[in-house]
Amino acid sequence: MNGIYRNIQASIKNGEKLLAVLIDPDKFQIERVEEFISKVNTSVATHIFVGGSIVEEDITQVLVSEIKKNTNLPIVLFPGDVTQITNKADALLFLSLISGRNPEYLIGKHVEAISKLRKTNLEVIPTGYLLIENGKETAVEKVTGTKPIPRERIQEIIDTAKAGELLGMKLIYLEAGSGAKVPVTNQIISLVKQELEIPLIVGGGIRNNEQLKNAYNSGADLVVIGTAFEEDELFFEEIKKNKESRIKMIE
Ligand code: 1GP
Repeated sequence: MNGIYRNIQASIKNGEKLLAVLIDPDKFQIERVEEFISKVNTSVATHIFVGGSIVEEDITQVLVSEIKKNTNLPIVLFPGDVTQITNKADALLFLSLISGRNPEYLIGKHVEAISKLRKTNLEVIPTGYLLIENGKETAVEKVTGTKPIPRERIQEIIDTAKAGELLGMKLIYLEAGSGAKVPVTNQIISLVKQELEIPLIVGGGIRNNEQLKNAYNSGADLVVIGTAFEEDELFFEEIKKNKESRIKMIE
């Protein structure tokens, strides 16, 4: 599958909102793939993201192969580490943790990844990744040894996102952290969006349709949801694919 970034741009141009279901290989049992992905397929989800902060080596590859057998949706790697890169997926968010100041997550891991990437056909999408404080410590914070940007430092968040764009990143991802108590605020989303020419991803702590709509209405182009699906697959019922729900989602 090619042109995933181009398709994201085209959807935005057509006024469509995108939704990625995030599967963390560390928390997901491979036996559940068929049933889980059939629900993803009948929902309004447009992408499947795969990745996590702490994942045992090699399990991502097996999981992605299994997911691929069950869906035509694009599978995008959202890796916490180089070990999660696999050719079985379609694209890779080449994440640079620009909210932090740990050189490993700004450039170190990227250099390490190149010998692996040379052997793949993955579409590589440079992504500026910003961790925003949400009231509790997140896995990203622990693993990367970086601090999130406090949610009240709005200008710093905006300037960081803009700096990412000017450095040539193709996407900006505002992350509250998996299982965040509260998602990134509408105000932050909307002010960051106003500054950017590139698509905006928002994720972390979005658990219901109302929060999803709020994120879209504030300016998120693509929303990522993981925990809400892991904890309650009934959430898929709320976002079933039909004309009405798609319209409702983007109202
Ligand atoms: C985490 O943004 C994603 O990296 C999704 O977060 O698991 O809270 O939906 P949740």
